Formats: sequence, structure tokens, C-alpha cells
Amino acid sequence: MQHNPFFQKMSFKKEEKNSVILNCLNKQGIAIIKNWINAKDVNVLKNELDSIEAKPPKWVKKNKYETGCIIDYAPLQRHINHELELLSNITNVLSSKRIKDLAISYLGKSAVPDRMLLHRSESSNKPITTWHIDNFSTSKRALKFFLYLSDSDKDTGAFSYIPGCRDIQQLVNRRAKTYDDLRRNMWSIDQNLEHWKQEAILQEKKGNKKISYQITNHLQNIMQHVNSELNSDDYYTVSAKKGSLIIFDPVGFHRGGRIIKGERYIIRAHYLPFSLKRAFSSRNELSIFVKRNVIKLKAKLKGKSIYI
Ligand SMILES: O=C(O)CCC(=O)C(=O)O
Ligand SMILES: [Fe+2]
Repeated sequence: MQHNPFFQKMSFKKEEKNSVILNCLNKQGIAIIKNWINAKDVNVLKNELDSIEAKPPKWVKKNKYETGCIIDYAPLQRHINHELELLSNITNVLSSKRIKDLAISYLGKSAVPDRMLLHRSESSNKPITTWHIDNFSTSKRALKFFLYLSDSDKDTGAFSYIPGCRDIQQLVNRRAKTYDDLRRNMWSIDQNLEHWKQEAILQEKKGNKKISYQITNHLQNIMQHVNSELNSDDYYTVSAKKGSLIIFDPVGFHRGGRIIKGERYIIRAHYLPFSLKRAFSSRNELSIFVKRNVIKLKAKLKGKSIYI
């Protein structure tokens, strides 16, 4: 299974040094690691996904779609609910020391595995997602670890990613005043490429010819392959065998492909810099954990004993 030749230079063996992988992530926003886990371990994780889908505990969020299912949980929930044996294989693989080290080197010391998602998709004439970027309410940065549990190519829903967008998109994201603005006006590729055009003009006016040229050049390359959110060729498709790990910065345009036959199994972890704001505001169970402890502490200060 061969993916687009330009992804070859972003593909590594597991033995590769972290510094080389990070260098690629910083330049391209994506790195692909072949054989991250072997076929036997893939089956263990796939069975874990199937059994949790069949009988999910209350603390996981199960989103059932016409075309499959996403199980979504914050790893800390297992601790809070004293159910450490559940999802232990998937959680361990997605929060291994190596993955944490890579996330910390890329995002800084405060990086934490915010959520884990287990995703089974069935065949459909719609793609799994349209072309988009991800925005987060409490963080400008994130890193995702996406592990294929089935072989994926253009006909089986492979993930697609446009390398080299990070710095331009971060520049463009500064145009948004609020998170709501980002979410509403800077999510799809169509919305964002319009912002890219305006940014190129603005940079030209400011005399930043080099940046303006870089934006226009990248924009033209992208538009040769992507016509709209739904319509593109397979130039940016990351075909890879089961057991491959894709690490990507979601500020670069990406999408889940169309599944013509069979099913796609993937699991992924979202690493974000930990922020207190997020701990208090998000639907992440971490917030419950922090809130509980703050309530306990306040009660203690007032001399009350409290159990929550
Ligand atoms: O399922 C896919 O291939 C795309 C997922 C995605 O958009 C994401 O992980 O941010
Ligand atoms: Fe996404």
C-alpha cells in the first residue's frame, strides 16, 4: 500500500529519534510512523473497541451515527470511576511514555491527553468528515495521535492531511476575535482559504512580500486538488496499513475519507496544553475532578466535612 510519494519523506520507522519526528511535525504538521504496533496488538485494541461499543459504561460518551460509532472519554474518568481495567489497552497505547514525550516536546510541559476517541465507520456515500481544521475553546494548540486499526486507503476512508499549513493558518487565526468567531467562520476549508487570500493581500500591502508569496503559492497548490469541502482528489490521502500511527497538528486542513467498502477502525488521542480554564469549563471529566477538589478544599477551610 503506497501513499502519495510526498508523504514518504514524512514517514518514519518506530526506531527513529524523537527529534527527527518533531522536526517533521514542526515543518509539515504531520508525521507517519509505520508499524507502531503489530497485528496481534491491533486485534487486542479492536476487540476492546468492539466490547466497549457493545456495553459502554456511563462515563463514556457514545455517539451513534448512521455510518458507525464514536466512543469518547477523558482518560481520567477511568480513575474517577474506579474502572481502570476498562479500556486499559487502548488508554495505555495512547498514553505511552513515548507518545507523552512527543506531545510534551511539541506542545510544552503542560501537555495532557485531554480526550481519547474510538471510531468505527461503515461504508457510506458521504465522507467521514469534510475538509476542516480544528479549533479549541481554551487552547490555540493541539496535537493528535491517530492509530489505524484497519488498512486504510482512498476507498476505505483513509485520513487526508495538507502538510505545511500550520504557520499560515496560525497567522490567519489571529483574525478571529473570539472562539465563537473561530468556530463559526474559520472551520471549513472554504471559509479559511478565503481568509488566506485576504491575508496574502494584507501582507503584500504591509511589505511582507515573502509571506504573501508563500501564502499565494500554497493556496494555488491546494486548489489544484481541493475544489470544495466535499470535493477533492486523493493527492493528500494518507494510505497506510493497520498499526500505523499518524501524528498531526489539527490546525492543518484534514478530513476523513469516503468508505466505499468495508469498515474503518481508528483510535485517537487529543493532547492539549492543560489549562485551568479548560479544567473548569470543558465537558472533560477533569473539570469534575478539579471542581470536586476545590469544593472539598473550600469546605475544609470553613471547617465543614463534606463527601462528594
Ligand atoms: O476521522 C477522520 O479521519 C478525521 C478526524 C478528525 O477530523 C480529527 O481527528 O480531528
Ligand atoms: Fe478534525
